[in-house]
Amino acid sequence: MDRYRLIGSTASPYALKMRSLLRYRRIPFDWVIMTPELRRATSHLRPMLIPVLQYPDGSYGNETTALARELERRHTGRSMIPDRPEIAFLSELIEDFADEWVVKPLFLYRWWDAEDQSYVSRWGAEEWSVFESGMTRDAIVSHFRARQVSRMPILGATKENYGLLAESYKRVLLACEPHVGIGQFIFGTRPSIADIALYGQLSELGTDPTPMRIMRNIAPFTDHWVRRADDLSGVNGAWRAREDSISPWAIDLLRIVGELYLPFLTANERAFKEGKNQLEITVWGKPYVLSPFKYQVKCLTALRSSFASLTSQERSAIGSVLDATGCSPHLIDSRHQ
Ligand SMILES: N[C@@H](CCC(=O)N[C@@H](CS)C(=O)NCC(=O)O)C(=O)O
Repeated sequence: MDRYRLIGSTASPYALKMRSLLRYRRIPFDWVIMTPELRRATSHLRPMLIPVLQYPDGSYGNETTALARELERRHTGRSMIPDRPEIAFLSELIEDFADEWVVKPLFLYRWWDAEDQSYVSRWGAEEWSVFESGMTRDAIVSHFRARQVSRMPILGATKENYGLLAESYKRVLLACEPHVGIGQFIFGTRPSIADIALYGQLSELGTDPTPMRIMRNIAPFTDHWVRRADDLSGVNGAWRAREDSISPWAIDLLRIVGELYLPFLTANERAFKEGKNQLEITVWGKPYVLSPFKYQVKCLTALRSSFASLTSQERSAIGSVLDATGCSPHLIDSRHQ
């Protein structure tokens, strides 16, 4: 086998992110849906997640952020990491926000209203392969629906948090809408890992009934941008030149990162370290309450270490943007302040 194999689901935002990456990078691959047999073949991976990438030597890997970095090491050309290290850092920040926060309103809308529940449970049940053969299709769908709905409180998809999650979705759409266009991306006329991480989440949000209606109402051009981002194999663009300032699109997204996402990560880290079983924040006048997650402590540590590895010149090139968007105070470990 000299091709990669991407094992995914069309209902998974991370699988779509990875598929768009492989297409843009022109890395030869085959796309297949996760079946019970493939679940068994990849059951040694922990945690078990969709998607899984099978390498040409037959081995498997998961976690799209790690897979994207590994593919950068293995293949040159058409990189999705901006060439200037400080811009690459901004791209990592927005990728992390898309992967770890934008999935929250996606999950909430998927399992909130009966209309979305029925749509996504049929779709997801068919492609998730979490149940063995022998069950009827209806039984599989209702089990999948019950499984996902039971996870809502753990993942913070609660009545208390609804307002902030819905507001954050709206703000992401409004941050994109004035800037999207054919061949327009966050850091230039070529896509970065941040663009496709955002695409993965927005593609699912633009398909499920309730968030699809919101997107088409308030951000119709973002809807088209998302559809095109599925296959960017023909895009031949460039990163913004050094003398151009950081794009207004990046700044509009970083404002959400600075006001919402980084304060959330910092509160999560504090709650986790203090052994609290709940973290609470209020953003834009709306509360958010949840159990802390260890994985998201790692996300903050990784972002801080990427920031720390920039030279002082690189850091000062993005200093005013990080200050103006409220990101700066969260990027330095308080133990070193
Ligand atoms: N950080 C991971 C997230 C992947 C992920 O959470 N995948 C979801 C599907 S979208 C999953 O497989 N969840 C476990 C399950 O539903 O059994 C990545 O980037 O690959």
